[in-house]
Amino acid sequence: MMNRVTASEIPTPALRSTEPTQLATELVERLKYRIGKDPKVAKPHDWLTAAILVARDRITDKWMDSTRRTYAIGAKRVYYLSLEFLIGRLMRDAMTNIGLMDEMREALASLGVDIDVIAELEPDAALGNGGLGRLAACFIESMATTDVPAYGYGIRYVHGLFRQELADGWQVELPETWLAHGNPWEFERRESSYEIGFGGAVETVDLGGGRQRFIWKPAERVIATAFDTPVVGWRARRVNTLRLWSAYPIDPILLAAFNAGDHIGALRESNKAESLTRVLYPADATAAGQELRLRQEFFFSSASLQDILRRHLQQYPDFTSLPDAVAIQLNDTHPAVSVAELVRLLTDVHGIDFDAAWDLARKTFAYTNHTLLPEALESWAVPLFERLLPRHMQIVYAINAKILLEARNDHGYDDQKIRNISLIEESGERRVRMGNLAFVGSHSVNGVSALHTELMKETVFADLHRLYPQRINNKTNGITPRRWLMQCNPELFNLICESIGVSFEEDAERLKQLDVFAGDAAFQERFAAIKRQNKIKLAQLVQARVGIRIDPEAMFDIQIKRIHEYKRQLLNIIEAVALYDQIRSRPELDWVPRVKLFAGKAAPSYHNAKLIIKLANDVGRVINNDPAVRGLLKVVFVPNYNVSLAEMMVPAADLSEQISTAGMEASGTGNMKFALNGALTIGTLDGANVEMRDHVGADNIVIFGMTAAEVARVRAEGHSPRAVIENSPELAQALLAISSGVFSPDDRSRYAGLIEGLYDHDWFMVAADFDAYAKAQREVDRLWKDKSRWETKTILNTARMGWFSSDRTIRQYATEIWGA
Ligand code: NBG
Repeated sequence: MMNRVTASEIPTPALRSTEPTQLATELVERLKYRIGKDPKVAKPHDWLTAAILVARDRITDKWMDSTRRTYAIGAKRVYYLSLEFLIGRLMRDAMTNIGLMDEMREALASLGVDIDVIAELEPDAALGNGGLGRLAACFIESMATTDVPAYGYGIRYVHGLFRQELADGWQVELPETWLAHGNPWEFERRESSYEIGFGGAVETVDLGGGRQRFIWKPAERVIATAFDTPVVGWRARRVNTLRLWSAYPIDPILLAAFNAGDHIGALRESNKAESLTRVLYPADATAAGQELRLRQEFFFSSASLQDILRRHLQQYPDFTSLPDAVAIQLNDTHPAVSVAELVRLLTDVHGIDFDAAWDLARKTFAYTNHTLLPEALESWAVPLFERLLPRHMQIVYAINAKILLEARNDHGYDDQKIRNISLIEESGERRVRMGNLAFVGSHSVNGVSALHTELMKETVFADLHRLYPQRINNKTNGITPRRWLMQCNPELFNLICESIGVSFEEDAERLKQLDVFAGDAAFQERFAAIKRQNKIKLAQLVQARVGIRIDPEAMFDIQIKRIHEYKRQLLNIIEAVALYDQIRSRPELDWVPRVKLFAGKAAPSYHNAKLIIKLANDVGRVINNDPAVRGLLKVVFVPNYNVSLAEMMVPAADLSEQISTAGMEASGTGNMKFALNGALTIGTLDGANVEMRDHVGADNIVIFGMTAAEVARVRAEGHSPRAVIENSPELAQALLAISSGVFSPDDRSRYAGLIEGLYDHDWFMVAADFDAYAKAQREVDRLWKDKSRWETKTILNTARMGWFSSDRTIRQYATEIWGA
């Protein structure tokens, strides 16, 4: 073991001055010597790069300080393995956290550059699909904030999530090119490179005495090289590392082939290697299911584990201390192959025997489950898995034998239960179940909201839970209040500081002090004025992006998230159609003006999701242009939803739509962002909505619809959606309008199939919940008309959402799972 010193003995680097004049000097220096540009001819992009480099240098000082401190005190390191990090832009985030924002604004202004203009040029790092990837991004920021020594490990995709455009209301996917202008945040680490193998065969060496050693001889090999991005926490308390792997060929060019005139063939290996980390799979809550995906999963798992073991041996003599020094969190099943890979590295490479290696693995790993949807539970056909990872296949069988024997002998598991917990799915084609592998290979398995965790115990993992009753635990998701309040809503942030001081920056639960202002008329007015300003900005964006004029005085009713049937954008659209009918047939009533805004991407192969996008656009075109509506209702689909767009839409919402079929949304995190920014939620008792109701109070959230238990019962007993629809004239009329082509005169049968599905099976309970939803919406209208009551409720939402800070979530992971 190395000599240990205490953290206070380590010198902190002298802080660089943050005087705007000093910053301006540095900006010009970076421009000249790092970018090679004269300030006179520098383009906005050059200024952006220079500004990032100036900030990065300051962060780097802190970064090295953090790394040295972790090393010196022998602190436990946390490794967060995630195939997705949906980061968005970084400049504002980093500069706010190191407290440089105002000074940098001034420095740039003195050089004639507007920081808001260059900030808009920074591309979103969209290395994720949705909630799962964005959660990983909030977590790495919160780990730095709460001073947990941590590394995020993932893949440096050249192309992140596709860019969405609309062509006549249909989604079109275009490649996203976030690296087009380079990435000034990252450091390439050629020295941190590892070989990753695929395929080939396993050799067995007999060591005598019944002992054997296995040597995997892969047929293909690629190099994984690290790219590091510093992750800075609030007030730069700690700077952690996000290490993303990029694939390179072992031989950049096959010269013999090239010299023989085969110019394309000479690059084949190189192209193959690089294609490994080229694109992010655009699957959200569905399994991607292709060989390249399994290759990506193994590639980043193996590189990360080799890196972790190397770092461990630098500091400790052997691996007996691994679980004390290292905690590895598996973000969903995407890195689950790590369980087998760690056992392989410890046994085959480092000579530890299998039982000891298995014990170390289990104590080191923890696994987070993010969905119960059967189509999202990853599994790989045995022949594919075996061909690509022959040694890992052996290890999976060895683990399975151990677990199943224990279940049968010590716990009396019968055949059915054995089938349920097996790592190999036996019905039909044999498949490796990654969820079960992650479960048995971890000492902790957590869900992401209280309800989701309970359902995990009752459904997918019921028999594994009975076998290991201590293993499943809950860690309700959270969001970072830096990005999702301070930066996206600076005016609200300032108002809060003025009213209750700044101590809530350290502990978001202190937002509770706002409670006393909820009924204060002057405070309400200021709170509402900020919302109005945010709505005006969003209205300008909508006008510029889709050419639709929306009135900031109307209620902004927003549903933004991936398009998925279980999230029920369709329910929202059908309700818009029903409302449209009512507004026209009862023009004398006092209708509340509403704008229903939608944004979100559909997986390119998800037919119904793409059809729902088209429907939102078709319905919008008709309603928005019908004079009989008198502007009382608008339906707008804003294209290319991403983190930056969310930062505009969240602070501008009056009403947040969180209306998934109960039991299907594991947690949700958009729900938290809206409520924190003072939107009222209309939602089902699903995911974290349940806990949000407990925190904000049942009076300050509008809950409707079936519970998870009711959905389960109705599905088991079978229900008759046709009868439900026939009993609901509003619903029947809206469905008829859609299915008969009122909104699709160019193709009258476009939606016939989609709507027919509701009559026949209604798996997502759209028909079943419609009346309750419509009624809840009219209740929202009533609340809206009483301005002061509405404001009280929105203020109480902001005041009571502090618990949903990801700092709280991370503290729970740190104490209850990682022991860090
Ligand atoms: C998603 C869930 C969300 C949840 C996020 C983050 C997957 C597989 N799961 O409800 O659908 O908020 O994970 O936990 O993307």
